[in-house]
Amino acid sequence: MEYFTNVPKIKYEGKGSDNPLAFKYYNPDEKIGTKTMKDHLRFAVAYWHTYQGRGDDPFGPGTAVRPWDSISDEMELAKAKVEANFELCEKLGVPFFCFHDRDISPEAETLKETNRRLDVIAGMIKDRMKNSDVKLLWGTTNTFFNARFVHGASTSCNADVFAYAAAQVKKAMEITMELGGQNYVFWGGREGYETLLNTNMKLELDNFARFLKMAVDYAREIGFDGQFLIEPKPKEPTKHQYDFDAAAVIGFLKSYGLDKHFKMNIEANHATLAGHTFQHELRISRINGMLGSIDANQGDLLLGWDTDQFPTNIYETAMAMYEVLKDGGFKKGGLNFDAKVRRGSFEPEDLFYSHIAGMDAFAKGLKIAGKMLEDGKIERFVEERYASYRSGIGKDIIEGRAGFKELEAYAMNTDIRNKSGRQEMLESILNQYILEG
Ligand code: XLS
Ligand code: CA
Ligand code: CA
Repeated sequence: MEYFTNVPKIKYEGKGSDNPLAFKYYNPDEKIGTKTMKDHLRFAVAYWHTYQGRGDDPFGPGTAVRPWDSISDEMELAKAKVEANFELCEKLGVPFFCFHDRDISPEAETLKETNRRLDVIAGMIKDRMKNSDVKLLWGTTNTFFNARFVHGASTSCNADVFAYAAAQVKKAMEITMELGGQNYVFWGGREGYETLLNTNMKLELDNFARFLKMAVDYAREIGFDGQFLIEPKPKEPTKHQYDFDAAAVIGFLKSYGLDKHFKMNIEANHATLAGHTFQHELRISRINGMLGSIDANQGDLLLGWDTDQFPTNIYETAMAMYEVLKDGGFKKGGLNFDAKVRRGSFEPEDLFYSHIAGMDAFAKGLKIAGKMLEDGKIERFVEERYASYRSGIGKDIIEGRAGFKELEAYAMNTDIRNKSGRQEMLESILNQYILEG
């Protein structure tokens, strides 16, 4: 059955096209360096926003009109969404999708029945994959929606909830593996706190680490070789989320000896909520060898909450792709559109316009970043800025030949001269790449 009957297969028509259902910049087979755009960008559709999102907000119910709205049976609805997912991904030419366990299949009265339902839907997805190029980028669990997770999952004060969350991750990991998922994501959900008056922070953090260790052990036991990813976020739903930002997560993983098992899944909107730029979070991850994957979206700086908008800001996509290219490109990760159409964009076609906008913005960002690196102007400037560390006292500092005494002796006889950082000059070079690239 076809769900999006008004939408044809989306093609690349190039800059001159005024067809809103066509790509202007995303040309999947075009080569940037040695790889095609498709292989560089590794786009994914997020199941939760695309098929579960209804556009509700605290002031009113959902407004979305969807082709599956007349289906009332929960399992039939879940099956329809599997079909719709493959149709949407295939029409857009998006090679991957991502899901939470509860997005693909509805929860039942008992965990046993919930798992049975998951098996039915996962089986259907697996069958459908046989006649499709669409693959699973990552799976995850939803351990935040149900009331049992009121105090968190692995950081709950209630050990029974810890156990339940473990059972849920175990099953979701098995399904992710069964479907060939290339990564498995841990996003904190309600792992955080509202007030320290009722919180044993040390025990919660120790338990969180214990939980991750159990996940690593179980993955090894079943032979799951996907990449484990942690997705930082500073707040929402709790006031203070433990996985605050990339630096906090990396520090946490290192202090519990877990860092070699995990990489980061960086979301643009979470970066700005933490008071950082998207590029900052990617850079921290990259220089620690832990840049895994990206949740591609953008927030609204005037609002300050997790608006999960489709990414359309070319400066942001360019600088994000600059970090990805500097990292040697994605390995198992990709660009997952963790983004939802606005409440006013309620028609099924909006699901296509929004993905096209995001894909074009990242394709253009990739081209700009590719050009920046090919020219090397910015890189050479940075290289030159730190030239003082390549000879003389700088080299001695780097190579461990100078301590405080030697530096004091040197400083006594030095006349310091600084050079301009040339920020505005560099910003105008970047604009040239954006406007002319
Ligand atoms: C919520 C997160 C979530 C994760 C997956 O803010 O972005 O959707 O990406 O659990
Ligand atoms: Ca996300
Ligand atoms: Ca988000």
